[in-house]
Amino acid sequence: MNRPLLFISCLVSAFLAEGAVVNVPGGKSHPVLTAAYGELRSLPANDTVNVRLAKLDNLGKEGYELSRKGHTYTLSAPGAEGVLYGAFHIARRGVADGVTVRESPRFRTRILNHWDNLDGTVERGYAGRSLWKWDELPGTVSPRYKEYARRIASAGINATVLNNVNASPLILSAPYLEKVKALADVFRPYGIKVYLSVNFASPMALDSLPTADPLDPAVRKWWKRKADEIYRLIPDFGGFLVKANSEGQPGPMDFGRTHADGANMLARALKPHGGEVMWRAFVYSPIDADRAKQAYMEFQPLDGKFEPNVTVQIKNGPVDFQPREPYSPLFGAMPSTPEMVEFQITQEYLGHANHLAFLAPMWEEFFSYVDPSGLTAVAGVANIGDDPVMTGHPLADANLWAFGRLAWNPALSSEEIAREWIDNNLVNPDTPDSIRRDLVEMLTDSREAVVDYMMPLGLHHIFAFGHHYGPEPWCDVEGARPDWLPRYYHKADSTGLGFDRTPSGSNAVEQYPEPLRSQLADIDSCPEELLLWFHHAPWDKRMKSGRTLWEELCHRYARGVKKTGEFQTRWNAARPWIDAAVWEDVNDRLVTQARDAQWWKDACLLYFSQFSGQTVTEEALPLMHTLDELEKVILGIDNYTNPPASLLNSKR
Ligand code: BDP
Repeated sequence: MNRPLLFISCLVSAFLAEGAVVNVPGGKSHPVLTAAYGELRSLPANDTVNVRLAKLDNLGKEGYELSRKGHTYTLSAPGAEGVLYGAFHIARRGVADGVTVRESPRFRTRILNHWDNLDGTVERGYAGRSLWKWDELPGTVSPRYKEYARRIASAGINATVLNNVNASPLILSAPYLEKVKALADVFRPYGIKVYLSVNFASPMALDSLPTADPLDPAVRKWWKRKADEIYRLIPDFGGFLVKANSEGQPGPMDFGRTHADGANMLARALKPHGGEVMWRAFVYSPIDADRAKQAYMEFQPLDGKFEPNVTVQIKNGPVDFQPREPYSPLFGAMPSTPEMVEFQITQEYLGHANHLAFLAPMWEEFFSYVDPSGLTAVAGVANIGDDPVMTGHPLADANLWAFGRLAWNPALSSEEIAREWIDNNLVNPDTPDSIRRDLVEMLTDSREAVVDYMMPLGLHHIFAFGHHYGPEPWCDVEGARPDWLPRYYHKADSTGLGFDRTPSGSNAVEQYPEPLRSQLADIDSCPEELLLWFHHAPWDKRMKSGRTLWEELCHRYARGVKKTGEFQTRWNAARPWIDAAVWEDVNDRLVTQARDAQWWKDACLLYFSQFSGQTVTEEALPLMHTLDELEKVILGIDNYTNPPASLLNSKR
């Protein structure tokens, strides 16, 4: 299929033949400057760009000042990276005539986390196989690596973790490090640092050490040597990302040590080289405590015990990347420890690459609770694969863009980001404003629509087992951990629905600071979109709309389904202004999304009606399925990205 290259690449290719006049200062040669000048030269021929390298007050090495008079730009920056980001700013036509903008990123590190395995698969990836062709590297360096680097750099991203947090120890073996070096060499001119996920038991797996105990001198020495080996190959290597003692991964607790002991050992090995450790707080064990409380319980007491070059990486919510979660209470609870947030760009829980779910509103919501100044970095689990569009769903490219833009400036609004992406990547220049507005609204409404038809009012994790695509609130798997089953989360019974996390229940609310704690704990002041996260609410509870809880639930599911119909209408109206292949591709996915929304609505309302004792309201009709039929749907791990319609007939 002939799809346009997204982000700035489409602008660049359109004008490659001619090229702008670029006046650059003499003397300096730097790979990032070379790349930046290349970007500038590929601007239209009637543009002139005057570049100045100069120290500017309050602008770090990635910052820049940019002004425009007609077709003449003046771009000043203290460092090469600033020139590169300024070049991308010009390419996206982001500065008005006569205006001077000063930009610098809010977060030092803006990092993608690839969950790519060495066998070419991608955990929770829906855009083909891994972009990294490990078998071919380092001999063959695919041109797509450079395409990737330009693309993410144009969104402001400056770091990347190449491999899955469920890490194979092999990534640290000498042959793989050569492959990693080849990628780092391609990314360097775009200001992108490479990091690796490491398996905590690597010394045992790779070199048969009898232990991986972080206090064991031989283990410490092993990591020190490994760090030295890496930095010999990749002098600007970023550091390690670690998932330890979580979902079966090894970690310091296997040896009676703490997360801090483990992280500090790695931090000391990296420190002489300027590297850092990102240590994940995504932990939960099958203990009695509410899963939503566990990361806080395990990590908060370790505050102040980490080396300065350790950052604790915390998922935005306390459970796991659900369509809506409250923010994780660990944010702000470790004042003496650097903290960073981990968002998930890949749509593990929001319809994979089949559903439109523009995630900027979700991340904007997070920043409305969590002060960015308390964070040192932002990570996003990548939605990238070797698919021709790289992100599977062509509109999911907007999520990659939004991640980079918000990591640069968390004060940007979802609307601004959506508009920027649509104008630069989706529609042709003659597109009427009304169409552009409709498309912006379609994007900015889409996440809430997904919440509505999947898990409104604070419901969470009622997915089918394992693949996290379709609904299965009834799911029961013999022998499965209770906290992997939907009933653990929705707790539907004849009295009501939702998880009581107030003092009369698990008391997870106590982990939040006042006055938020009291607001959340009170069923009447808790924001309705989080009601069933924090409360087991009675079916007849009166909601702000005047509806009962049951009626409101029906209303929200119906609203979500209705929205997916509206998306199709808007997409139809925009057809003349969009590349035909992109239009067709998205159209097919919107059809699937609408069908899935109906599936979710029918499944959840029919299932919960057994507990509410009430029938589905008029507004949420028609029902296209019966519960009996839906309970027989099995989505296999191999076909979970396929439309489930074909599966509706399959029997258990
Ligand atoms: C969950 C995913 C699982 C990841 C895990 C993690 O289902 O595949 O390995 O998170 O973040 O969301 O470590």
